[in-house]
Amino acid sequence: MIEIEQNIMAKNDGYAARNRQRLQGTGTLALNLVSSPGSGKTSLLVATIRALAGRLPVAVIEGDQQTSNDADRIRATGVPAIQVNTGKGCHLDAHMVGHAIDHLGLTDNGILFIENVGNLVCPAAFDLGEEAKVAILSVTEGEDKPLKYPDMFAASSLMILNKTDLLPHLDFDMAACAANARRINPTIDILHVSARTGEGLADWVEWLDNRRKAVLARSIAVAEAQVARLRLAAGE
Ligand SMILES: Nc1nc2c(ncn2[C@@H]2O[C@H](COP(=O)(O)OP(=O)(O)OP(=O)(O)O)[C@@H](O)[C@H]2O)c(=O)[nH]1
Ligand SMILES: [Mg+2]
Repeated sequence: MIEIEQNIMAKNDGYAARNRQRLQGTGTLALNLVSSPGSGKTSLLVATIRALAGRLPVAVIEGDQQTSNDADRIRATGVPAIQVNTGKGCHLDAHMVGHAIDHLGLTDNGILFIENVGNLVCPAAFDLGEEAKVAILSVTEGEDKPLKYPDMFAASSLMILNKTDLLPHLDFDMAACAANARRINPTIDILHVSARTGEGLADWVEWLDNRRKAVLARSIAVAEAQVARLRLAAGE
């Protein structure tokens, strides 16, 4: 069992490294959205695409066991999307994402959102070549989830608390949820949004802009290092 698992993870990591290289080559910010089913990943993506209003190229890879519902919802906004059905699989893997990128194509300096299969367990273990995992937790799920599913919150750079419009009807404790997440991952960023009302979306768009700038700065640094190496080789 251990040997098979090591083989699967090693293969996945190889594909993930290839994806990461391709994404870096086009200056693409790739984010892997992970959450339990129904936390609002697709709703947040639709609201985000509207908030970005064509300001930069966006593409979406949708992962679900069955149906093309989510890709259809994204395509209705005018943004290219491809649906990957994992069948009995409970997560996307880097090989699937590589094929999806082949079909989608990548536009320079844009954002690729990868909506993973809804569950808080399996997607934590699989690197897809993304820049960061973003965990979406809706306020109806309970503030204890970061403690119960620690791998997911440890692997994520950002936790988005979604459906804040429902807070008046709930006893969800935002501060306790943030403390639980930071017990697992002291450096995790936390944002509060409502995909329904648009509350907090500006902070999320700012977070995206900052991560995109970091990706571009890294691409420039890599290109400059290549030029420096070529100059050195040419004896300049
Ligand atoms: N009140 C409220 N409802 C929301 C919000 N975001 C999403 N929903 C609702 O939550 C339900 C699930 O939303 P989806 O966007 O399909 O969730 P998802 O995470 O993509 O679901 P899966 O892809 O099936 O895992 C839908 O009925 C949405 O209308 C929100 O901010 N507030
Ligand atoms: Mg969805």
